[in-house]
Parts: sequence; structure tokens; C-alpha cells
Amino acid sequence: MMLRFSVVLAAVLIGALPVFGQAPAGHEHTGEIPGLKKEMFAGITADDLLKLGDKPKTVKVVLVATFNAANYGMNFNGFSHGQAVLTVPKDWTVNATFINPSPIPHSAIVIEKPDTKKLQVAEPYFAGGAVKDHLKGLSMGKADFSFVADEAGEFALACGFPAHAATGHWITFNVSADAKVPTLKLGDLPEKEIK
Ligand SMILES: [Cu+2]
Repeated sequence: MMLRFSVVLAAVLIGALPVFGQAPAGHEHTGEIPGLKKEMFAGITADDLLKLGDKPKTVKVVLVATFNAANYGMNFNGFSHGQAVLTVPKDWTVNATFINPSPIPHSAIVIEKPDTKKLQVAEPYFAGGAVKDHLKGLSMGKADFSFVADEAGEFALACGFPAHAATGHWITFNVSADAKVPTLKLGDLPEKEIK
């Protein structure tokens, strides 16, 4: 338990260092993490978390780790701690692109929601639902992955780098047996249908 706590704490401190060097305390949601390759995510916004794909019953998900300094950079497109909610109808295919423009390694993996509290998760819940070597992560890089959301439930799109999900580096991913269209809810904004 002590070891686990120390690892989590170390991860937070490592993630926080660039912020302390740049932004005044309390401004971490508007600041930036230094050293980002900004051209890697130029034009990408939070709305790119969920778009319809080219083919029927597919969605396109673009996850940018360290999009800004929120949660010390441990966010996807600015959101952490499950506060962006993606919902896709059951049996739809998810084509995801993960981008990390920062020198600190991150990754992406679909896991069951309670597993966000774990230090690390070995395998994605849905086959194919993770970037390669998600425990190692990648820095200044980009990776695609694809999976079929063939079971309804509450999941998370989480960073698979050890301890990052436990410190909030995840967004909510729901698979719904009832939904007819995908929906996206960004923080406190109303949920919107993606069509
Ligand atoms: Cu991470």
C-alpha cells in the first residue's frame, strides 16, 4: 500500500514539475505544459473526442494526452477524472487515434470503470482496445487502435501508463444497449447527440 501510494505521489510530482515551473498556482487549467509539440494536435478540440466515422455504426475518437495543463497534463483533450463522457451504442466500432505531444509518456486503454483505481491494467476490456505497449506508453508520438464495443456497460478510456489513471488520467466511455446515436458530454455542458 505504501509503495503504491509512493508511486502515485511520484507520478503526480513528476507530472506537476513543468506546471510549477511555468504557471502560477491555481492557473493549471488555463496554463500549458512546456515542451509540447503543438503541431501534433493543431486544430484538434474537445469535440474530436467523438465524431461519426466514415462507415455506418462507427465512431472516430481522437485522444490528445496533455492537451493542456489541466490535472498536471494528465488529461485527454483537457478532461480528466471521467469528466468527459462518451456514449456509443452497443456493437459499434470505435476507431481511435491517440496523440501524445509531450515528452512525458502516456497511453490509452479501454478498461472497466472501477479499474481506474488500479495502478495498472494488463489487458484492454475489448480486444484491440489499447495502444501497443500501453504500460510503457509513448512520448511525442501517435498510435491508432480499434475495437468493437460489443458489451454494454460503464468503462473508461484511460491512460495505461502505471498510476496515471489512478491520478485521474481517464475519461468516461459508456456502451449503451438503448442508445441509437452516440452522445458526448463535456464537463458541465449539456450532453449532445453526435450525428
Ligand atoms: Cu498518462
